[in-house]
Amino acid sequence: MSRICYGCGATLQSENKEEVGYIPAHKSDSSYCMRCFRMMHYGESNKGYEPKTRDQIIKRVNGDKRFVIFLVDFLNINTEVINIYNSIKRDKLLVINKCELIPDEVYKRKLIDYVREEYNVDGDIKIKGGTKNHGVNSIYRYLRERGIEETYILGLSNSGKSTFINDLIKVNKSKVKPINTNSKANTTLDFIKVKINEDLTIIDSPGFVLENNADSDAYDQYIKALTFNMKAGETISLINGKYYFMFSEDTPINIFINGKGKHKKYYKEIELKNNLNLERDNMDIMILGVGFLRVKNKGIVKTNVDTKYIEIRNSMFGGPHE
Ligand SMILES: Nc1nc2c(ncn2[C@@H]2O[C@H](COP(=O)(O)OP(=O)(O)OP(=O)(O)O)[C@@H](O)[C@H]2O)c(=O)[nH]1
Ligand SMILES: [Mg+2]
Repeated sequence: MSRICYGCGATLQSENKEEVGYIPAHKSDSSYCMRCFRMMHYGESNKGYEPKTRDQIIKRVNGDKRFVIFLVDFLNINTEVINIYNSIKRDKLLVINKCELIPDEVYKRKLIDYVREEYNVDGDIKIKGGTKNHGVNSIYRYLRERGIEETYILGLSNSGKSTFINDLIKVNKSKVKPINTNSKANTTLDFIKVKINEDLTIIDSPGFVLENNADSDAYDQYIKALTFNMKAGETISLINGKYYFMFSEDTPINIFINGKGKHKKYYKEIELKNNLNLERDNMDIMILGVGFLRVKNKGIVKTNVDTKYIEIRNSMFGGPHE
């Protein structure tokens, strides 16, 4: 019978070094493929293998009776992710993850209500944050109270699915081995069934990938939540000049962006070809896959970012000015 790699779920094989699941023949009793072993022990970066397609994942889960936990990084809640969530036709729980990265000064008490209203989610929603078990126990209790013994965990790549399973392993002092996790996309390559204890089994899954992702490498777990007061005609440059936004009106902005690099204000107008029309006060400009800017005052915003990577919505957080 073929075995799977415990780190990424790929079927183990010793024939082709370039293919997923490769394990040298003399190491064939190991639990991890060479890629996972190197990622876990030597911090080698993730080699980009093709993940399972969205349809493959959804078909498998919808064709099954099991419960689904759907994880979403708070920086990456957008229409496409919610569409994927909506296409899951099983009993499910939406978990907003990485919430400990939301700065303390931000008013976040209403995050669940916000997601309900802005994205029309009517199922259960929970908040989780941090790899130090914050929220993990509460989700475990939620599953136990409902008698859920087996659940899938789904979400975008890098939303923290495998980390969550490893946290459950730790909290429950399970004897099972940890799964591979990594700050780059597409770490888990196939489904992995993990028996946490007699009461709970979780099935990890390969992450979905956004169709429009401004930067698939923007996952540094490093959030700059800075506030700038912009004057009409001024430009903000984000992440060392990767993204530019110029504002037609005076407005405070709050930046929630994942990625290392400096944000800088320019006093001179810069030629930017794409126009965004913020029709109301308190809107977020999302850079898909990267994060968002909250803009307090309505107006026209010019940017160099291709509009296919932009989504505009009501602001998730009121911001520290409130
Ligand atoms: N700050 C923070 N980082 C987290 C949290 N959960 C996971 N991470 C980090 O997010 C990154 C991705 O975690 P993974 O668990 O590998 O994500 P995944 O959803 O399994 O990703 P794929 O296997 O690629 O689909 C890692 O760098 C984790 O350390 C969290 O609650 N807070
Ligand atoms: Mg994973």
